[in-house]
Amino acid sequence: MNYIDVLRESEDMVTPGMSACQGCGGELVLRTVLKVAGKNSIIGIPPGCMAGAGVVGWNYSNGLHIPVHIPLLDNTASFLTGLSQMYQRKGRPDVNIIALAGDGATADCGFQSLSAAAERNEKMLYVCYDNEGYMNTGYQRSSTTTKGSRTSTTPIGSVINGKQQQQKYLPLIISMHSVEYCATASPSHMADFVAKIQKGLEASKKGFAYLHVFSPCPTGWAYAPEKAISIARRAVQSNLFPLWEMDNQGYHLNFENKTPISMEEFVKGIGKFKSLTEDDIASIQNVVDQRYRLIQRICD
Ligand SMILES: Cc1ncc(C[n+]2csc(CCOP(=O)(O)OP(=O)(O)O)c2C)c(N)n1
Ligand code: SF4
Ligand SMILES: [Mg+2]
Repeated sequence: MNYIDVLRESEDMVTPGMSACQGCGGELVLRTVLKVAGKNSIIGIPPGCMAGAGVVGWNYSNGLHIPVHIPLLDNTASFLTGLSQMYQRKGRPDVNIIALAGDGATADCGFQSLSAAAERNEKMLYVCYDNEGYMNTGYQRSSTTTKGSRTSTTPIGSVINGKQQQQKYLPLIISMHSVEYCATASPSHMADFVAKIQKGLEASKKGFAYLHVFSPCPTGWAYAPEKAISIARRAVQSNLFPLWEMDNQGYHLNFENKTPISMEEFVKGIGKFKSLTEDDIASIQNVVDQRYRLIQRICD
């Protein structure tokens, strides 16, 4: 079945009334993952915009059509390890055990439990929606925030000009845990994204599967909501966010960029980058180019 049929024919697992902002990349990631996963799934969503937007529930009612738990910001992967082990022992390996966690809960606070679960090759699909910051608590910088971004903890002023450090590139780090499956995805490339969710779910029956998904945030990044998908597309086209996957056959590049757009082009119209100097842009470009060359070399 092609990806349009998959999405058209599958049930939306998110109840109406969710209060994410208009054009939220994270919400699209959540809905897409759960449409593909279907009802036979249990999900853990740590504190963050997706939990806060009503997905975990209001008062005593559930915000999804499947069981949803809210672990702590720092223990999603260990929490799901317990669930996964229990379902294996109960003879129910068919149940999809899924995490949907922000970059803060994944790359920073929850990194220790994530790394440990990946190393043990626990059976689950861990999806990180990366909006490059702690958005639910007011847009603080995280380790995946791109250098030069204006955030509430890295303001633009006379002392600093946005975030001073380069971005931590988490997906490659996770792939180095010899997991069952690891991939990057973007909501701008839906066919690729849906195929990777399917592969990730299949791999999660054998071990740890990880998806790192680019999730633009109009409110925190300061751009018009309708531009979310074009920004996600430009992130791929500029090599800021290359699409690749790792399975038991090795690493594969899914989108070869013959003529990448420049970082100068990418940052246009995104408010959080509005004060970048030429030097800042050159410094980001340098890291993006180096990273892409590395990925090209390790992919077949
Ligand atoms: C240990 C701990 N520190 C701080 C918080 C407060 N907190 C709740 S959500 C959140 C932001 C999480 O950021 P991220 O995981 O990137 O998700 P996003 O909000 O961007 O969707 C923070 C800091 C918390 N819940 N637990
Ligand atoms: S602040 Fe950003 S990530 Fe959070 S709900 Fe709004 S658009 Fe989504
Ligand atoms: Mg975040």
